[in-house]
Amino acid sequence: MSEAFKSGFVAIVGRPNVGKSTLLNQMIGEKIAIMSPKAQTTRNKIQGIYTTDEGQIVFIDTPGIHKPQNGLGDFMMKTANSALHEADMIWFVVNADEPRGGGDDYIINRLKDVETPVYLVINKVDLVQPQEVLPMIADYQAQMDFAEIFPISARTGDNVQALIDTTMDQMEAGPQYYPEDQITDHPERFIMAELIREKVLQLTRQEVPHSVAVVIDSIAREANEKLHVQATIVVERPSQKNIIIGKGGSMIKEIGTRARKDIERLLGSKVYLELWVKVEDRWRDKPQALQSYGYKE
Ligand code: GDP
Ligand code: MG
Ligand code: K
Repeated sequence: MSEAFKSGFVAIVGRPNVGKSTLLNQMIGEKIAIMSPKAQTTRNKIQGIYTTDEGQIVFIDTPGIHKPQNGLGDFMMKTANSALHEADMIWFVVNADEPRGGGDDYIINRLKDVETPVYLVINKVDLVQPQEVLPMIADYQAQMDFAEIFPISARTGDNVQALIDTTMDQMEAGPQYYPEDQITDHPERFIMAELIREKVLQLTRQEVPHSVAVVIDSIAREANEKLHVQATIVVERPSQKNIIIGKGGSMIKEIGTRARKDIERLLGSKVYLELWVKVEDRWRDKPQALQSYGYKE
C-alpha cells in the first residue's frame, strides 16, 4: 500500500557563497541556478523541482539576504523575505570552513521571526576535519532552535540524499505542482540571460561589478534548425563596455563562446548567440530599468 503523494516548498537561505546554488544543482542535476565565486549572482528567485514517486519538493533559491544598499538590494531582500513566508521549510546553509559571522547572525535574527521550520545545513564539510563540525553545530544551536542539522558537501554530494529524504518525509500530503520532467518553472529566456551574465562575471572579475544585466532580445529558430538568440549586456559606464568588448572584441567573443556552450547543453540544440553591449547610467537605481530587466516583484 502506498502512502499519499507529498509536496511542499523549501526556501534555501544563507549568505552569499555558502554554496546554495551548488546544492541546488547537485540535487536537480542540471545547471539551473547560477554559480560564481562572486557574491550575489542569483538575483531572482529560482525554483528547482525535485520529483520522485513519493513526492515533489519545489526549491526556492533566494538571493543572499543582506542589508539593502540601493534599489537592486532592496528588491533582492523583498524577494528573500517573501520566500521565507511562502515556504513549508527553510534550509539555512552555512559554511563549514568559516566561523559564524555577522552575515550569518543577520539571517539568524530574521529566521527567528518566521514560524517555518528551519534545517541547519552545514556545507563544504569536504574542506574541514570531521572533529571541527561538532563545535560548530553547538555554536549554531546556541543561537536558535533548528528542526534538523545536516553536515553536507554540495560539491561531492556527501549526505545530500539524507537531507532530501528527511525533507521529503516531513512534507505533508499535497499535489504534484509540476510535471515530473520539469526542473524549473523559469522561462528558458531567464536562464539563458543568467548563463550569459555568469560568464561576464567570471571573465571580467573585479572590473565589471554587479552593475551588469542581460536581456534576451529575441529567440528564433533558423531554417538550419539552429536557434538564433540575440542578447544585450547592459552596463553602467562606457569603460565597462570597453572591458566587456575587449581588445579587438576578444572578451565578448569568449563570453559568447562559453555562454553558447552552456545554452546548447541546456536546450539540446545548436545555438547561434549574438551579443550586444549597451551603456545605461545607474540602471540599478531606476525602478523602470529594474523592471524591464526582469527584477520586479
Ligand atoms: P551561493 O552564493 O550560496 O549560491 O554559492 P555558490 O553555489 O555559488 O558557491 C560558491 C562557491 O563555493 C563556488 O566556488 C562553489 O564551487 C563553492 N562550493 C559550493 N559548495 C561547496 C562544497 O560543498 N565544497 C566546496 N569545497 N566548495 C563548495
Ligand atoms: Mg547562488
Ligand atoms: K554566488
